[in-house]
Amino acid sequence: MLVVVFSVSARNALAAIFVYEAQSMPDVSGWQTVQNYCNPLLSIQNGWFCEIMDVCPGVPPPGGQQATYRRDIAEMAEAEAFFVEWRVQTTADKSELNWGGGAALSAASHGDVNYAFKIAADRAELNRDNLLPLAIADIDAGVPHTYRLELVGAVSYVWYIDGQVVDSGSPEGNYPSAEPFIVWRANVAFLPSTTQWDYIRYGTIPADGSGDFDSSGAVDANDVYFFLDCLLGPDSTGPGCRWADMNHDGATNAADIQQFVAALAH
Ligand SMILES: [Ca+2]
Ligand SMILES: [Ca+2]
Repeated sequence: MLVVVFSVSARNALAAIFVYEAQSMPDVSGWQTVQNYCNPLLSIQNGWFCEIMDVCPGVPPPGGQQATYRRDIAEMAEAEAFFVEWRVQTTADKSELNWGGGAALSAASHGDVNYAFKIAADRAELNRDNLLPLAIADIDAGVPHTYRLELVGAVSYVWYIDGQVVDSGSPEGNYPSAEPFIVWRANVAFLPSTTQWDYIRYGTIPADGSGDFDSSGAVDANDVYFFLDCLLGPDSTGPGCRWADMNHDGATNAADIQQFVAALAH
């Protein structure tokens, strides 16, 4: 009997993108639950992942309810241009930030290059390294905001909120690298809060005006949802929609539809 063993790499193509659109709970959507502490109220509401967080009965603060999720991104390690973008709203008081409370997302690793974001209702912070100054942004409370980190190898990093540059400069080194992973959470230190996540997306930055959101090399059905999100959503002029701006005029709008549909038909 002839036995043929095919050696097939699970990663025979460089994974270009991962998206979590909060249509289902994180632990069934590709995220590993790191910690789910003291039974926070977690649910999916109209495409948002909602976390209603309180202190933990019988446990003196800080150290209230918490839910933390993680995903390894080793398959992204060769990306020349990497982004992570997420849309979130939280009611957390900014006093919570000093105690690890509120919303948080880190593009992390076991190396020296890390990007740790902490978010309260009216303030967001980026800590790249405890030896570097915090980058701080005041934000409007009571509405969701779109956060985006763009990295070009060891050359540049840019942090955007709602399409506006908050901070930028030279990274401490290449990222994703050194067993990279994305980790995110909401938790309470002293004051109850509610945090809602609309999506978390990361991967290769798609080419401007390409219509190819997932950098698959083709404009196809996988890109349509995201094109519509750029067309109809709040970020049509933001950096996360440059790929959908088919006529390169700085916005995704009705003028781009014909070219997108034409690319789709190819
Ligand atoms: Ca595509
Ligand atoms: Ca356009």
